[in-house]
Amino acid sequence: NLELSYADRAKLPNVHPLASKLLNIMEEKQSNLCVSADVTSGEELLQLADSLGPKICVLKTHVDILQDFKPAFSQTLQTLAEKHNFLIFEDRKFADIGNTVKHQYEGGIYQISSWSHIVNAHAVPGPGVVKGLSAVGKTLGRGCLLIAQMSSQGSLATGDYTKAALHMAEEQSDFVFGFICGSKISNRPEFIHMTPGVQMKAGGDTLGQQYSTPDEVIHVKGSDVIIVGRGVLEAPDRLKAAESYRKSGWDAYTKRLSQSD
Ligand code: UP6
Repeated sequence: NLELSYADRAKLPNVHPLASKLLNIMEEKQSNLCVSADVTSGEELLQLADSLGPKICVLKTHVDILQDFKPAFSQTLQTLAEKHNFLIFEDRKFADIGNTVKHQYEGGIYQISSWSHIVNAHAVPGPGVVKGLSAVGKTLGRGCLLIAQMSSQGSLATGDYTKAALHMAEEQSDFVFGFICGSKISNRPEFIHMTPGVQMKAGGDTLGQQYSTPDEVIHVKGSDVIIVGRGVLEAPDRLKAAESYRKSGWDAYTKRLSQSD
């Protein structure tokens, strides 16, 4: 079956505006790399965003691991996102009833909805979690990824659970534009698949993380975006490492395109 390019998918009539924006960024920067900036200092995170910005389509954050969060942090991060043309993805993994996630998304110290283009949610509470998030984020032009699979060993998000998450996304595609998953799970080209657990060498860590290579994820499993944390963060030269993940991810994508007919 014919494989559409990221640019073609950006133009589909039913594509979510944020997905369209992301696909255009990917095409323009030749990058399907999302760096997971899992550092504990706000200063270091901003420095990472500025130096790696040109290499990435998305910067993923865990704002609740920062030791020194201040509202000014999210303002600077937004400025850097505009400067380097990437989207911000706060990996909050919302997993409560709609009314609670509404508050968690909009309020508290972090006010995530005010600065993060993308958030994600577990499917376990049922469709209400998306309804709650959507009530806050939709008018702001935000979008959500549903966690349909996880990279960790022994994950319960498999089989029928994954299918239920897919169905939930289809039912609320005005706010959900894709998935966190290990491989392509939807044939709708409007949906974006983003995959964590990526390093240059397959393997894992001591706490259950499992790694696949960029080629395996993009070319073999058919996902769209690689999410890389320690593969970049623990490299001796982070910028060099980001460039090599960008290139591996992009090469895997062009190989996939050239092999479809
Ligand atoms: N993440 C996973 N697996 C999932 C979902 N999310 O690893 O199924 C997130 C982690 C971390 C990043 O919370 O921020 O992706 C992976 O980091 P790493 O590349 O350093 O392992």
